[in-house]
Parts: sequence; structure tokens; C-alpha cells
Amino acid sequence: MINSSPTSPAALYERDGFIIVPDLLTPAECDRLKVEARQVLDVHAKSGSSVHVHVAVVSEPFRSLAEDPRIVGILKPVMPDGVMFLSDKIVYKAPHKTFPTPWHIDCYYWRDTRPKLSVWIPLDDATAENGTLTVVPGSHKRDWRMVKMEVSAGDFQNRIDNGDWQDGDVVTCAIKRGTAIVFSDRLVHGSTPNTAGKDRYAIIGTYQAPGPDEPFDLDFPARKVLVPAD
Ligand SMILES: O=C(O)CCC(=O)C(=O)O
Repeated sequence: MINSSPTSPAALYERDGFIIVPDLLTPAECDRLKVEARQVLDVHAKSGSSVHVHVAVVSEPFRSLAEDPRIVGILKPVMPDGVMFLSDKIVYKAPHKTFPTPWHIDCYYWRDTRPKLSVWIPLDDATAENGTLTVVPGSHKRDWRMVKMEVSAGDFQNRIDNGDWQDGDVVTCAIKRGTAIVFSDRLVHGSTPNTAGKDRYAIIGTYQAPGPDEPFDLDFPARKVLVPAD
């Protein structure tokens, strides 16, 4: 029997823990959302923040993006139990913020809740030089331990401390702006340093199957069922 590679998005997601969907947003949409992201950070975020959560609560364009039929269309096959938007955040790497995002799994941040996935969309072309997402394919099938480590005096980061993957196992997702990466909350991921001296804006939406609210969900007022369970 021929052992063929999976090609459907659901099979790829199951095998790798992520899928890449090119050209989900047009360059013009990315331009508009980048202006909106700057505005949201200026008005709602603490000065100098690189992460801001609850974007859809305050921004109509990001609210529409969270519910966009193109995103829902991608999620339907990988979320057979329905699709509920939970929350979103802007992650902004300013030219002077060169640090990489450490290797981590998102489910560490919402322990004892139902599984979730995230949709990461850069609003700038994302490359190894300006802080694109890095992933370890298949790592969502293993258990990882996260610890709080002091990376420099007084600077603590949550990161995986039992990672045994090799450089060759890592995919550095060099992608055009508007491309989406859908990834499991159990997938080991991080991002490269931003050494390009340029902005890198990304929006990340998080989704889960619909169900009765868990205490964790109550912190996210923009949550909404987009595709009910059958
Ligand atoms: O956008 C980034 O640099 C990485 C964000 C990330 O890994 C996360 O929010 O879980």
C-alpha cells in the first residue's frame, strides 16, 4: 500500500499541529489593519507594550476579522465540534525590541480548560530577520514542561525546559503579510529575534469549540459562537 502524505487541511493539522494558509488577507487589508493596530496600541495599551489583548472588544475592524468568513472557513474542517471565538491580541515587535519569543506552548496559559487553537496573521511580511513564527511540527503530540526562568537580571520568561528537538526539526515560517498560520495550543512555537530594524505587527485570534462557559472564558467579553456544534 502506498503511504501517501495527508493533503487535507484537517489531516495536515492533525499530523503537524499547524497549517499555513497563504494570502488570507490582501495587502490593502493588512495596511488598514496595521493602522488600526497602531491606533489600538496608542489608545488602549500601556506605553511601550508589545502585546495587547482584547482587541476585538475595542476595535470594529478586528472584531470583523475575528468573525471573517475566510477564517471561519479555514477553521471549520479542523474544528469539527464547532467554532467559538474567544479572544485576540496584537503582538508588536518594534524595531528596537530584538528579543525572540521563547519556545512555549499556549495551553500552559489556560490549564484545565478545553483545547484551543490560534490563528496568527502577520500584517508585515514576516521573515527570519524580523521575528516570524517558528514551530516544531508534530510537537503537539508530546507533553512539555514549562518553567519560569530568569533570562537576565530581573527578567523572567516562561519557556519549555525539556525541549529535545534539533535545529533541523524547526520550521521558520517566512510568509507574506496576510498569510495565516493556524496552530494548536499544544504546539511548541516561538519567534525569531527582530534584527531587521523594522516593525513587525501580528494579530492572533484564539478559538475553541463552543460549550458552556468555563471560568477562564469569563475574562473574554468578545467571545462568540461562530459555528455551533452539530
Ligand atoms: O508573535 C509572536 O512573536 C509570537 C506570539 C506567540 O507565540 C504567542 O502569542 O503565543
